[in-house]
Formats: sequence, structure tokens, C-alpha cells
Amino acid sequence: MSTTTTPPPAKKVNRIGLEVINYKGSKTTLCAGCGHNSISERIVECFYELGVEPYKVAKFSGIGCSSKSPAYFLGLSHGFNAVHGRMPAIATGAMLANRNMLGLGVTGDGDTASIGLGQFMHLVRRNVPMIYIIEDNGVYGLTKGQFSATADLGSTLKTGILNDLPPFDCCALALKWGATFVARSFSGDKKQLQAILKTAISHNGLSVIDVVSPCVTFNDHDGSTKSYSYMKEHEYTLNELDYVPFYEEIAVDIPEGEIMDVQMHDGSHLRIRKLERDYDPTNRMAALAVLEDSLAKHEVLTGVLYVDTGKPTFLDLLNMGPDALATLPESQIRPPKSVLDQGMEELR
Ligand SMILES: Cc1ncc(C[n+]2csc(CCOP(=O)(O)OP(=O)(O)O)c2C)c(N)n1
Ligand code: SF4
Ligand SMILES: [Mg+2]
Repeated sequence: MSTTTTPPPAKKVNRIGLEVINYKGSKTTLCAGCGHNSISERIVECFYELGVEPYKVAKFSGIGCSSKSPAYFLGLSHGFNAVHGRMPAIATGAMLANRNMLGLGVTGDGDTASIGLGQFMHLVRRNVPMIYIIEDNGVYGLTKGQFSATADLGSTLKTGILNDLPPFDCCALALKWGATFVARSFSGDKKQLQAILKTAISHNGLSVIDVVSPCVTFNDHDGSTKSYSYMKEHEYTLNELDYVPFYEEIAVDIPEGEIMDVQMHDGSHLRIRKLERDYDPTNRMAALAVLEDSLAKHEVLTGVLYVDTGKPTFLDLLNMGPDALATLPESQIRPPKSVLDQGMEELR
């Protein structure tokens, strides 16, 4: 009797031959339903779908539930969990040492806008080429839900305590200080967040992405403006986004005037479809104005607020050569003895 065996189904791989499992990390220990978990899922999908080599990614974070999340994606990548609010300095050093890495910072609103505000400022000012995701829940989740500096005026804690301070809007701050890609999204908006993340992967400069990411344990009640229900009622989508990677043909049948096409550094395209508002995301002043306007109307504006593909990065400004410092032989990075001797002589 002959037995026929059906071959196992072929494993699904991306364009560099890796399976999605190669982009996952350890099992999450965050609360079920936490927005941060959805963002981790989007990171896994986007890096897999674009075929980014995971071992060429350097993950950075500070301290917080959000900053724990790099353990839950890209397990084959490099990672550095820094001190609270000090991730930008570590990331800047790492990107200077090895420009061939793709830098991915994941942080919280407390990590960025409270203790780490000064570090964030300098990262933006320098246009360090990396992705900087703020998982914004308006509270310090890890330390049991105190207000952070992004909590809205008039919002309340679960206990009823009122926030009487105005918030920092991380997108407005990033725009003011010179960021070259600024976007806001919501952890529950899969399609929009994917398009934004993919564009950030292609961007040569600092990408600041503020993602409203509800904390189900401490900030998902009626008085919160970072809850799932508040976002459902107050999210206002600025533009519809479509990302076309450099290795895919772009369709040409676009009605003129409706879509703005931005070519990214690696040849990919971000296609931005205007919605109700006539909005130009290459105009920084318009971006600041639209944020002010949304604040007054109690809208949470999501989409791409600003994109500038022409500004030099920190590595360009420092005239860093094409080779990563970390890969140069010692003969090229250590001054010869004669130069050191001369320096010592001058100090005598
Ligand atoms: C120097 C220092 N100060 C304070 C703390 C306590 N602490 C740990 S996490 C955190 C806030 C985290 O909030 P956020 O960055 O918003 O992350 P989330 O937990 O909300 O994701 C604080 C204040 C610390 N770990 N180190
Ligand atoms: S405490 Fe809040 S921020 Fe932390 S894991 Fe739980 S839901 Fe997420
Ligand atoms: Mg937080």
C-alpha cells in the first residue's frame, strides 16, 4: 500500500527570507489591554513587512512600562535600557558610534516630558537620525498612575484628583525645536500607525511619533483624556496616509491636487491624502497653528503633522565619514604616539 504524505505548508517569509517570529520578542508582562502592547505589535509587523534586518536595529528606552516594551519586540536586535529620562544621550552616542544601525527609541510621556525633557530637547535640536516613539498615557504607569506632564488641564485621576497644570504637547515641542518628522497617532489605529512607523523607518533624521496609548489600569476612566473612549470621541484625523516602500511600484492614477507625494530618503513614498482641512505637512508654522487650534477645540489631532526631508542630520553636521566609527580599525581611531607625545609636551 502506498502512502502519500502532503508536504508541510511553506513558511511565510519576508523579502529577506525571515519569518515574523524573527521580529518578535519575549512575552509581554504589561497589563492586558495596555496600549503599549498594540504599539509593540505594530513595530513587529512593520519591521517584518519592510524586511528590515533585525540585527541592524538598536533599541533604546528609559524607565517605565513603555520603556520595558522593547523586550517584547525585535528580540534579535541590540538593546539598551537607560536610566529614567536619559535615553536620548545614550542613543545619540550609539548612533554616532555606529551610523549603520537603525535607531529605535521607545519611551513614555513621563520619561520624555517630565524627567527627560532636557534630553529630549537636545535630541530634537540635533536631528539625531532615529525613531523616537512616545507611548503617551498621561500618567506614570509603572509607579501607579501619577499625572505626567502631558496630562490635560482639567483631567482627573481615578481617585478624582484634578490636574490643574497645562500639558506639554510633545508634537508642538518637537516642531518648535526643529524635528524633521512629527506625527501623532493612537495605539488603537492600526492602519495609521503602520503607515507612520514605516515612513519613520525610511526617514533620514529624527522622527518623533507621539502615540496616545491608554493605561487601562490607571488612566482609562471618565475623567481621563487619554482613555479609549475619549479617543473614540475626540480623535480628529488630519490626513489619510499610504506608504509605498522603495521596492514596490507606485500606482500613478492619482487625481491631481488630492494627494501629496513625499519621496523619502531611501526612495520610498509617503502619500498623503488631504481630508477636510487643506493642510500642507511641509509647512512648520501651519503644523504649529493646527495643533493650537486642536487644543482649543479639545480635539486629538492624529496623522503626519510635519515632514522635512532636506535638513542635515547630526551625523552630516559632524562630517562623519561613510564608515561607522565602531567598525574602523584601531590604526585609524587611535592617534599615533608622536601626536600624544606632542600633546603632552604642550602641556608642560
Ligand atoms: C531617576 C528616577 N526617578 C524616578 C523613578 C521612578 N519612576 C519609574 S518609571 C517612572 C515614570 C514612568 O512614566 P512613563 O515614562 O510615562 O511610562 P509609563 O509607565 O506610563 O509607560 C518614574 C517616575 C526612577 N525609576 N528613576
Ligand atoms: S500600568 Fe498602565 S501603562 Fe503600565 S502596563 Fe499596566 S496598563 Fe500599561
Ligand atoms: Mg506614561
